[in-house]
Amino acid sequence: MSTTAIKSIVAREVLDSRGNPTVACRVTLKSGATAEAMVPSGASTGAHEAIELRDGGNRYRGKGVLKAVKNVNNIIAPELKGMDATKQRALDGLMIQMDGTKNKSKFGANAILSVSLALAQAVAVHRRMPLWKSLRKTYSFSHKPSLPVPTMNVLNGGEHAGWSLDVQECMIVPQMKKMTDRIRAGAETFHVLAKLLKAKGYATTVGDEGGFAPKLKNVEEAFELLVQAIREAGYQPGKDIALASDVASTEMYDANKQIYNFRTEGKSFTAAELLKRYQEWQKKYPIVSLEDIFAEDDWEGWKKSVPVLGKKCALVGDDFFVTNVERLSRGIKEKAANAILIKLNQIGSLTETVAAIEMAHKAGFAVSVSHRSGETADTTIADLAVASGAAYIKTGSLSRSDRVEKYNRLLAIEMEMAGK
Ligand code: 2PG
Ligand code: MG
Repeated sequence: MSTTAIKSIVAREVLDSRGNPTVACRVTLKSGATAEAMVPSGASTGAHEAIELRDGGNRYRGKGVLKAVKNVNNIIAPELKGMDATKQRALDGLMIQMDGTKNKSKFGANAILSVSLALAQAVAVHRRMPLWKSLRKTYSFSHKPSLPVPTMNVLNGGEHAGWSLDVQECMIVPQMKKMTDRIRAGAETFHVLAKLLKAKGYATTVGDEGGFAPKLKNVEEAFELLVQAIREAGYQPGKDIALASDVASTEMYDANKQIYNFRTEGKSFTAAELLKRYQEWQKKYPIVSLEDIFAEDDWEGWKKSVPVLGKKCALVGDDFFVTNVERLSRGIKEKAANAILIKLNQIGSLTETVAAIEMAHKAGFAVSVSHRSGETADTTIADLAVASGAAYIKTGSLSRSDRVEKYNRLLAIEMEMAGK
């Protein structure tokens, strides 16, 4: 047996940042190398995502994941034991084949992903390499490794903050060259924003992703506040720090009436009216990225938006593409966006996630590797973003360790890349 043979795979139930159960999995190799991965969980999930298996019943109010844990320990582990952990593609393929469903509903995407990520991490430990370097040995990426530009969600709304604001995320996007400078600029702006909110009598309590969640009048007020915070922090809006938003419009869409309800503002929009509003935002504010601007199946809305909004702005498909190469390839063919959000648990294995990143890169689509609103201390996404040369990472605000852990990992990678 080679030293990279799988000695054991053990899954267990742990909690995510919202206090809901999720799957942790430890992989140990014959060499003694061992690592544990934890999977995240979304709130504003897309209908086309892979299935997150939950137990139902009373335990944890139905949200337990003991079935997914059992699927790992009783079915996947015995099958994979003894196999070579460095064969990540083959092992992910085998789990997908054993599950046999299109959306991983038999084992659960949470079960399969926990094993997939723990395998990659244990192999990196065995290789004595940082994960991003080890991933580049496992997969062939078309882009060079690079530090992604962070899109920092400092104002939370929608499903993540009790609808304090209609759009789910208003982000700041520091443009500096160095990661240390990007993170410093983000944190400084975050603290100035707190001061501004307090001065205006707004709450500075935070939402699921560590951003403030004040009850603002409308989205424009959110952008105004961000521009002011950037200025008062000593930066130039647009040049030093740009803006971005995840509208998460699927959550607002009324498919029967074909309208988008901005319930906090008490306004509704047709797709054409919404497109006009986005144009106005682009005119007034330095916005470099807009996500899920139309609902997950509103292909017409998306297609019309690209020539109008897409020239200088990333139009990012999240619920729209769900990290799925079938949906992405249609999006590329029909020119329905120009960027993709990458979430490991939307598709449920590392290998399929890398395939989506590579398809996007080859088509000239921008890639943003993303956390979920329910997170853990796992920092795999930081390494994946660097390894794949993704343009952006989306990992929340500058508070709460479930978010900040990823920024801290990026700071460490910056040193690793410099050979320190
Ligand atoms: C999103 C994500 C992450 P959730 O919509 O982009 O910010 O939210 O994990 O709830 O889907
Ligand atoms: Mg989104």
